[in-house]
Amino acid sequence: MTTPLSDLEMQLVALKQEAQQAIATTTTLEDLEQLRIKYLGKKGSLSQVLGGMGRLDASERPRIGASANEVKEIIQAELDQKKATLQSAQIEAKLISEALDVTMPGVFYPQGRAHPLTSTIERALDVFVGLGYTVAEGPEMETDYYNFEALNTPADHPARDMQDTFYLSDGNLLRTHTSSVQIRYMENNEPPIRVAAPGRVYRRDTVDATHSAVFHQIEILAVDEGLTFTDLRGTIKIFLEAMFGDLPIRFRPSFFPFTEPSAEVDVQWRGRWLEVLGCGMVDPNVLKSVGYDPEIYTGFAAGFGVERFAMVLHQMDDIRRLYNSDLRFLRQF
Ligand code: 2NL
Repeated sequence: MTTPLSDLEMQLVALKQEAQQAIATTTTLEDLEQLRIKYLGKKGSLSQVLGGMGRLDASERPRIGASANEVKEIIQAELDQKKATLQSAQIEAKLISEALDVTMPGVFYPQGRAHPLTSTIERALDVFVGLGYTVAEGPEMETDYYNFEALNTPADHPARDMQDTFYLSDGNLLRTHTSSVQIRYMENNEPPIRVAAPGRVYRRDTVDATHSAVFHQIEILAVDEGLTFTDLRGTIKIFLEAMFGDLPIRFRPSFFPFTEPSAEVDVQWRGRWLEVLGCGMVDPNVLKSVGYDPEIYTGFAAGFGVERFAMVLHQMDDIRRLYNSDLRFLRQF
């Protein structure tokens, strides 16, 4: 014969069923945790039922206590199982939502390339770096001193005219050549020096097929004891050979304020003599202005326009193509 269930036991059975039902229908881990607190927490339903044990007969306590424990273990077990189920469902959902379709077509990145001016500058600098030169850069806005005065260029020289140079309202100017970079380099370094100065330069020219107010130049400069015109000639020969191939070259006498003697150099390119650069032995006045003793040191220098080199090497007819950023043109290089 079974003893009829006491009031407390009925409550325990009801509690167990209610909890099982609630756990079975829960769909999130957060809700599940709320259920754990609700049924098994310190102030939860089970604790409240057990609170009534104090009123029981001492003889009934072990039995009711045991069945309360059983209910607790059953609820805990179901909570644990449901937790495991929900967690694996969560991982599953995450795996599905983060799945990568490796068969999808890739993103197309069009290939870039160096601008013909950039590649011409790099080719030229490579040659000089190979000969032991250091690449130096400097400001595009200059003082009259670094652009003209230190370069033995007298006040009445046409280059200093408002017609030929961009002067700024503060008295500075936009450099007309990168010689200014070399003056700064000499001020900060003792001979022997070998320096190549690439960069943007400015002249007040009217823009046409062969002229631009902003263009690029590379200048080179070597100062040492005992340098002669022969060293200059050999350097230029090696450089032009690297750029154009083994073609005839010729030196013509010329004039620059900062070199003496001075020369212009032509390359025989496709049957015609093309002027490609200017050069000369550094004028002793230029050496003096940077504190080098011209009785001890001599130097040579050369300068050329990058646009002109790029145009000759790639058979371009209009300098403006180099600045238009027209991809149909640039893609050809
Ligand atoms: C040209 C060719 C040239 C130089 C640049 C130079 C620089 C220093 C000292 C002496 Cl710091 N010379 N540069 C020399 C000869 C020619 O450029 O056609 N220029 C107008």
